[in-house]
Amino acid sequence: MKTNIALFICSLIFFTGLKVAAQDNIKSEQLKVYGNCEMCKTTIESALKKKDGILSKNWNVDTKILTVTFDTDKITLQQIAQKVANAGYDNELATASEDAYKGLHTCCQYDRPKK
Ligand SMILES: [Cu+2]
Repeated sequence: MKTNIALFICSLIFFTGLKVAAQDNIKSEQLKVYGNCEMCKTTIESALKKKDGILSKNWNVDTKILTVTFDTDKITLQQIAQKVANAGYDNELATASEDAYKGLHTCCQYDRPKK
């Protein structure tokens, strides 16, 4: 009986440890992304997909800050920034191409940061 309890406690510690270890690759970061409106929000957020390792994303229209939680085994913050730039949005880590920017709806063509 005593062994059973010891075994139970051991496995409890083991599984708790596993759970913590499994979360080591989950990271939350913030990135400044230039943009204007709710439509920009949709475009920016839909550029980041679950299949690429994005667990959650939220771009704040007022602060222009993108908060993203991702799996570091699947994607890096730099790659995330590049995806956002590919969608037409300049940000702290990557710059959108002229074509990507011009492809945005006219109301979404934000004032680009000076280079
Ligand atoms: Cu917009």
